[in-house]
Amino acid sequence: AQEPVRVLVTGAAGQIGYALVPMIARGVLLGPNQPVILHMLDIPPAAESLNGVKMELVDAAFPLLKGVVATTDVVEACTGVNIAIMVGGFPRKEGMERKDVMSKNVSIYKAQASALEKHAAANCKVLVVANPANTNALILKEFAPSIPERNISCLTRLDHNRALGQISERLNVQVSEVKNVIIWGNHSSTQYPDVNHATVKLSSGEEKSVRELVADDAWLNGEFISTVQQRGAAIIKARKLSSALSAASAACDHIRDWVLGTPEGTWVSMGVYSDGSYNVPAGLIYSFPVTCRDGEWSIVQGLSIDEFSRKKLDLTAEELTEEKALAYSCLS
Ligand code: NAX
Repeated sequence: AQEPVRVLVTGAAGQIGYALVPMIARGVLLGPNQPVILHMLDIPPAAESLNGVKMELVDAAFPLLKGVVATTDVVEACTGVNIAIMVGGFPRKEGMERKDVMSKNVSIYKAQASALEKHAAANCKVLVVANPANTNALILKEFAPSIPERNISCLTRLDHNRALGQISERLNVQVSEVKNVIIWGNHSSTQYPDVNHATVKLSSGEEKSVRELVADDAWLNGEFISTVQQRGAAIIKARKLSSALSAASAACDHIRDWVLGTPEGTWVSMGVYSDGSYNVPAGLIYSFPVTCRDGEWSIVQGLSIDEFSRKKLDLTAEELTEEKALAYSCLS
């Protein structure tokens, strides 16, 4: 039998956590044959609720679930984990300054970085979901210098999947037949959902470009982009709560593709440490198109970037550069 993989979920008593932990325990994250041990971390005010989630995991009798650690102790939570999904963070509250929210998250991610660095398993892969996701991941990277930067990422797969969903609805095709959209940049409203390289597989088996099939550049360059950018807000308006099941599902997609690989000819979007590809400033966590193989991602190279796209790639990079400066100003 395979050795269980230890998966940490921080903020596990929250909304996304509640949707995510059963997916992990059912094998959605790593496949139906991979046993898992769940490590769930939350803060003391949520301890009782976290214990309730643990009780439900026991009650669900998941065959793949070989153990549950539910704790408010960061060291205990991080010890021996192979995968860390960081969902816990300080939310922006009404009337709070951006800097105050940043400052709270910087101190959380600084502390959790050290705990992961000291106590996680070697080669632990980290996914940051909590906002500001890119910058939290950057802080985590800075304060866990012994974790290779290729092992630290943030979630933009939800935005990627939202873009696939919008194209699928517009063209009335199955979402599984749409591929190779790209989310560039920040997981924020400056992100750039790019369909210039996206295709749809028709029932004839032929692959056609999304731009050609939609045949409406005004929609693709306007409403499509803003719908994807604003989708989180639209969900909050409808549900009075932010996206949870779709975020949990996207987190599973992100880790699964990273560990098990992307299908041939298909890329996905991941927030990763920029090496300067596509003239994106190095040293930011920026969402790029990536393919994954043998547990490693690589940025898809050589895609053409038109003038419209260039501006959008730069705009979201500027926002990330500002966020980085703000985060650093919170350190001093
Ligand atoms: P909730 O407020 O329901 O849950 C957050 C949980 O984190 C709470 O249980 C809280 O007690 C816990 N927490 C706070 N500080 C902690 C710490 N220092 N250590 C461990 N746990 C801590 O929020 P939820 O709706 O689950 O969203 C979680 C995060 O995901 C938020 O930051 C949210 O903005 C972010 N999102 C990111 C998305 C993405 O695509 N990257 C999409 C969905 C979501 O909005």
